[in-house]
Amino acid sequence: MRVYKGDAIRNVAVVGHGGSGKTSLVDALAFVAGSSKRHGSVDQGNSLTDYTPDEIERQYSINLALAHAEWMDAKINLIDTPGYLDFVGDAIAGIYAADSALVVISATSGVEVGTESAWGYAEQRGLARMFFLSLMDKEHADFERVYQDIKEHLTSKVIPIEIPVGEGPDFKGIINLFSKKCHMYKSGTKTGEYEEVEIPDEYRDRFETYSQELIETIATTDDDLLERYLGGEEISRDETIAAMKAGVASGELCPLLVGSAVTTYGMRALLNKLVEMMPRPTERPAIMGETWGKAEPVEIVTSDDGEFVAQVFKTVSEPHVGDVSFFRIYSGTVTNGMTVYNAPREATEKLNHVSVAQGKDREEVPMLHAGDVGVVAKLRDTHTNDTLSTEKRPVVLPKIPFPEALTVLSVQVKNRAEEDKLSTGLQKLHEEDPTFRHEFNAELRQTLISGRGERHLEIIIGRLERKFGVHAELGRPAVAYRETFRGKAEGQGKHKKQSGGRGQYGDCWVRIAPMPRGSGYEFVDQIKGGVIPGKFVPAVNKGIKEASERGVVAGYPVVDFRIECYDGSYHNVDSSEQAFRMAGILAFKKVAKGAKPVLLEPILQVEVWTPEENLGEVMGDLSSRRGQILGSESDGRLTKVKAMVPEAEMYRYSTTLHSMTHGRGTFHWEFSSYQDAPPDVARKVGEEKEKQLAEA
Ligand SMILES: Nc1nc2c(ncn2[C@@H]2O[C@H](COP(=O)(O)OP(=O)(O)OP(=O)(O)O)[C@@H](O)[C@H]2O)c(=O)[nH]1
Ligand SMILES: [Mg+2]
Repeated sequence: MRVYKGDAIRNVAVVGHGGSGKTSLVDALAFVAGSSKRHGSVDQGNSLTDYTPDEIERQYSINLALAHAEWMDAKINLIDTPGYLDFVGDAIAGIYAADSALVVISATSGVEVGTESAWGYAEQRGLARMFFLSLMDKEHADFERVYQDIKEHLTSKVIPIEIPVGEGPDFKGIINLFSKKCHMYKSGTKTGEYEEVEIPDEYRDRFETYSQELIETIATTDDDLLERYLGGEEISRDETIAAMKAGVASGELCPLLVGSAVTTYGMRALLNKLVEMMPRPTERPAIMGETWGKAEPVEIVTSDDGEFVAQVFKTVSEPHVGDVSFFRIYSGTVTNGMTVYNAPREATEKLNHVSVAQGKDREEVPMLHAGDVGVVAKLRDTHTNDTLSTEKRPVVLPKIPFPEALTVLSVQVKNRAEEDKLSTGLQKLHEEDPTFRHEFNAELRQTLISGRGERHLEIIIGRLERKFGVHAELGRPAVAYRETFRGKAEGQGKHKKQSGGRGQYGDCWVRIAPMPRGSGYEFVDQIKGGVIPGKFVPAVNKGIKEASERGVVAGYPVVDFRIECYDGSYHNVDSSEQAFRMAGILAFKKVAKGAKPVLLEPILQVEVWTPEENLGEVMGDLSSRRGQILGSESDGRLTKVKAMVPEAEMYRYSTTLHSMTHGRGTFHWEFSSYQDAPPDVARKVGEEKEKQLAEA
């Protein structure tokens, strides 16, 4: 494998909606370029970049993966990303590691949720963007319709630089608007061989229309060109290409190309354009990092001359190998065996076997230049999102903004003996995938895992089994209910036992009063004249606290109340701490029932974004979850609904929202407050708790 300098590298994130053909495209590009030996297929489970068992089984991408195509003396690093929104973390990581994005859109489906999402992230990151209309050979492919769809729903900056000859099963050629030539493909060739011919007569008019649009659009990006164009001057091909390139780099123009990964039609033209028009890493604006420890901003320019700076954007753990880290070099070079520094973790790391990846295959290289993307195994202390630099100039780069978790589920091991391995496994999986989180909740006595959606968490459970031998299953997360009082009450708790020898005697009178939310528990000693000796009063408190932990309504801890202990009596011989503790427990149990106890349930503040057409259904569903709608507002594309919803009712919400809105809806939630649960809910929760206790 040749080593390429930054000028000869293109880092392209291949992004788009699930099933739009990204993985197939990456495979075809690497194959047609001759950089991959076999033309693989997602459907046959042998594609270049969907190589993990999870992906082969499901036939869609879950992880970002690397491939490359060597073409026209350049190396195009192709970062294949998953389209399903559960795995959007990897799409974002791919976009962060790249200098440009190839947005793949199915010629049969047009702009979809995943297209919008990927487009938004690529735009935010300031990447140059190009569109590829895939699946041109598929029944119902419609170039014109999808082009208009992009213009209307995504961006007015899209501009076709090619048009197809034939569509669907008739798709047989591509007209290049710059060269004014037509490539007619020879059917059945493996790498999309073609004959260059004149534009067919029946395509003349279309060609003229699109050519004119292309020239006009390009001219509007450059004042000088526009003036000459309007003055009737002919603009040369070289000039238009140069202006196009500048427009792509600045994000003002987004060329649209077409083709089919399956038949490999259009692959050569696409490779050409990726090399010609996408920016080189060395042409990208400098990024701002921070000097470690001093928090001073430092400009990182992609150049071999600078000190080494790289960022790990993906970690996968592989059987027999361990952790494999994908990194992007932002400055300096790396040689095999070089020692680098992870400043925040104060760790030096040796980069052994520096490699480039072609799908699952890795090839060792002697060095990599600034701007390239590489792979290294067995880093000891470095995880996804860490910056690697040198001790001479320790820096950190801004973190990749991985999205928050939306779905929480509980996880139980099927076999108790695997309990210990569970948290180690989950921790490793979190290091691989920062959008996945886990914690052991001591109060609920449950391990909770959270991620982007249920599909995401199911895959995590699969990995846990395959990689760490832990057999686990997902379940409903328990809810941390509380109880409190709405009224006042008072009464006695008396513990008296006479059994043979020394007896037990404790007696106290207490008053219960509610307190405001969040004030906790307060015990007030109002004993006068030593009717309960001072040394026994804390025992009363202890007993009450103990009993209040076990609840009154449904078995959950009671909060926000005050106890006044105002009277009692004792026995010279039989009284003890133990007896007064019992008296406290009895007093609480007896008095609490009269103080209007209620169950409190956690309420979440939820924001849901939905397309207007699903608004009614989304609101209806929130109401059926006992949600209280606070209002809604529209941003033109989506409507945001704000609501307060009991946490217990949000179980598996992501799946429901996904199906109601055909994947277009998103949501966000945070804990808001505890509120009184309606009596029927309290009763059910109580019965459930009783059942649990009985089982335990
Ligand atoms: N006819 C035809 N089918 C294609 C083409 N490209 C991809 N497909 C099929 O479309 C399906 C999805 O293709 P993928 O390459 O997995 O799509 P993807 O964009 O990587 O999907 P995700 O990984 O889920 O985001 C597969 O069944 C492919 O065989 C094409 O050019 N023509
Ligand atoms: Mg894929």
